[in-house]
Parts: sequence; structure tokens; C-alpha cells
Amino acid sequence: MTIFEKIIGREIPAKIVFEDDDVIAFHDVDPKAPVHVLIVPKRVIPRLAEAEEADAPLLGKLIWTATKVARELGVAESGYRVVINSGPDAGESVPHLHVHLLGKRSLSWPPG
Ligand code: DGP
Repeated sequence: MTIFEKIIGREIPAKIVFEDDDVIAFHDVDPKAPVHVLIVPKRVIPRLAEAEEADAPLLGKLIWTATKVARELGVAESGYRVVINSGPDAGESVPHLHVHLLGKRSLSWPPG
């Protein structure tokens, strides 16, 4: 069971900002920006590289949830970045697909 499944199951606490039947969004425990929220599907897909065509609606919902959370947390106008780390070269550390939403500071490009 991944750490995110434990958050979904309320076995460990998290600062949840949004939840419905399909997704949950909560503040990252080790934030890399003043706003750093993770948007996670409740159904486990280990990483983006393992998503299937049938997962397309859920993938779209993750991005739509990022849009809503960004509005809610006041970064829609100032700007924000949405990141998915898939696999070792990207530094993925939790094998449960998640979208990072980062904002409230200027973000450099390209990422490291
Ligand atoms: P990634 O490196 O893309 O797999 O990102 C995993 C993120 O998960 C990382 O930014 C830290 C976060 N994280 C790990 N464990 C916990 C936890 O127990 N609670 C919360 N809120 N975030 C966690």
C-alpha cells in the first residue's frame, strides 16, 4: 500500500484541500513552493507511463482538479506549474500517480 493510499484511507493525516469519489488533493508534506498540492487519483495507477487509454477521463479529471484547486488557493492569476514525475529519471518517489501543483513564487525554467 502506498503512502497516498494510506492518506485516502485516513490511516495517516494530510491537509486535504479537495476530495470527491475519484480524486483527492492535499498539501505536500515537503513543499517546494508556498503552494504545493498533490492531486491523486483514488484508483491506483503507479505512474503516467503505465496509464492506459481507458484512464484518459481520470487523467483529464486530475488536470481539471488542478485548475479548480489553483483558483481556490489564489494562484490562477499569478501563475502556477503542474508537474508529473514519471519514473526514475524524473525523480518519482511514490509509485502512485500524482500531479504536483506549485505556485506563489516565481518558478525557473527549464526544471532541473
Ligand atoms: P514524486 O517525487 O513526484 O513522487 O513526489 C512525491 C511527493 O510526495 C513529494 O513531493 C513528497 C510527497 N509526500 C511523500 N510522503 C508524503 C506524506 O506522507 N504526506 C504528504 N502530504 N506528502 C507526502
